[in-house]
Amino acid sequence: SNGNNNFVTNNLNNDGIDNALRRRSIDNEIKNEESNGHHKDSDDRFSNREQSKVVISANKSKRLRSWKPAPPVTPHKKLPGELGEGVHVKNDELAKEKFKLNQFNIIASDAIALNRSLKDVRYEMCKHKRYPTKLPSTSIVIVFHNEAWSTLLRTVWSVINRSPRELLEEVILVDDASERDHLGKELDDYVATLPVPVKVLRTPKRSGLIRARLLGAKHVEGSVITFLDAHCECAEGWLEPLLARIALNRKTVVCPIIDVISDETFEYITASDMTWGGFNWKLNFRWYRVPQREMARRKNDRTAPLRTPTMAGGLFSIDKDFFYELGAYDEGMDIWGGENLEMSFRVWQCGGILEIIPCSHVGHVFRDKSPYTFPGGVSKIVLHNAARVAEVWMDEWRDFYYAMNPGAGNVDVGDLTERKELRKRLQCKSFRWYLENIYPESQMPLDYYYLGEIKNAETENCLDTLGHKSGEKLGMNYCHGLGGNQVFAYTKRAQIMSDDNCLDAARNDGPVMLIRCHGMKGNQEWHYDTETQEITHEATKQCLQKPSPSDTSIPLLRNCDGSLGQKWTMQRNFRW
Ligand code: LR7
Ligand code: MN
Repeated sequence: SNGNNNFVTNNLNNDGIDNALRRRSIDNEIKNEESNGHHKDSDDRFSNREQSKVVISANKSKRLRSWKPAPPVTPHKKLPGELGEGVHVKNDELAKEKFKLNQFNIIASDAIALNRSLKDVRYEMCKHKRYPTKLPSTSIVIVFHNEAWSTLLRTVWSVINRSPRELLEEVILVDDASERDHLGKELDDYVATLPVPVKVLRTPKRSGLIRARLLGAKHVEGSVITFLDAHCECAEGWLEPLLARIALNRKTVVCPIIDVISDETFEYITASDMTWGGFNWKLNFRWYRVPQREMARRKNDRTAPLRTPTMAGGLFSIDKDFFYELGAYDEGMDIWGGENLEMSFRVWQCGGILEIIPCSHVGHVFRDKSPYTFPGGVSKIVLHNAARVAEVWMDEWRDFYYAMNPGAGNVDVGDLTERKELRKRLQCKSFRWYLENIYPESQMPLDYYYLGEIKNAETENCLDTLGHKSGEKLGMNYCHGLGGNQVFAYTKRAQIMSDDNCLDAARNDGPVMLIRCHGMKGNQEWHYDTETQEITHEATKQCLQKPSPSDTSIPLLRNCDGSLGQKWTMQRNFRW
């Protein structure tokens, strides 16, 4: 495909490091659920503590002025894991069994001090930046369901030890109906001994991370809310650069660089500062390479704030009043997922700015799977949340979501009136504006002629990615009419796209591949003629043809001969 341009560098090789390491795997969980034919609903293995009302226990007596100074964080030379090093424990049957409880290696985590030291991973330039002496104070809101003790408390200790005291108003822990004994009285007693004010709130019943965060936000006394997942470690100097941006412009929502804490060894691994947040047609959050255009806007300064189209969702700071002005979170979203894109679109479309601040680093334990239950089923919940994002914020581009997610059309989205009114009241801009101005590199084409299946006139089979990835061949299969792998967009840029891949052919009679779309025509330029019904490849002037009888799953590129096997119909026959 086409070399050396912004689109290429933006889209090639990105899955490699960052999406592999900083991964999300909800798709696999949905697939497993489907192949098991059911969802695991309540297989919670933990004894039940009493869950009745919102309980607040706060060591309110310890106000700012009476705080003890932070203990110096010098490496405990004798302890494992200091300076962010990994801990290698025997991977025996017990370790494997215990891994499943949290989907990370709890034995390694438990071996590491709660206040372990980390390397200072910042660029030299960051260490010398000066911030205003008067910055707004922040409350740290951490929600959790069945979180392990050592990861939760290490998160809290990293906040205590690496945040300037005058900037830290309090820590708010929201226990989302956990069923583990250590998260009850033991936690209350422990936080009472901490040298900062800590509130522990408890939801009366499982409410999911979105509504749990809303509960936490209600109790915030600082002027900025900072959300963190319950298995993070804040690195040196993480807080000042975030708050400084908000002080400069209260409509700025800021994220740190999210580094990787290994789920196996708890090694602290610095993530790339060259990736930003995007999303695919399924509305999964994905990391992609920062395009040249944004590097140029930042004058190639890698320590300058990076404007990102979306955020991962778990770690960010926002002015408290702006949080509410902007509509907080969508209360109609359950358990997990969707709220990150929802807030990202809302911030941009309704007059805010979303940034990653490269001088701020926070580590996060990335997991392959969720350790906890999704009452009602993973796919039902995730599709419900995503549909709410699509319906409220994405205008006609919601079609990509419905086309790509077979089954999404059957999911109840719930009542959307309030969220749609919010969008009107705030006079938010359109999704077209967002795509044109904030995210022109998006996988969602701005202008397209067609979205649906592409059927061969002779065999009546359909083009099908067969789930193949970038660099693999295009496939073909009987038409199932369900969308997903048989959905293609034919765009104004003459691409035929499936999610972030484009049909691509490098030579005469060559195979038709799926390659990351580069938007530069070249080997990815196709023309559909509605009269002749031919799909011609511009670079070779050849036609897309049905597969040979010997391998009926591989469509071919051949000289155009007007035969029926080279005629295709573009039909939009899905229900969305
Ligand atoms: O029912 C629940 N109640 C909860 O309180 C389910 C979860 N939670 C808690 C949970 O204990 C954790 O502390 O919510 C927090 C986030 O849940 P995770 O850690 O299972 O989520 P994640 O890290 O896989 O997912 C990312 O996407 C989520 C979408 O809803 C949230 O936005 C998470 O905060 C977010 N995490 C990050 O952004 C960290 C970087 C991940 C990436 C990419
Ligand atoms: Mn997490």
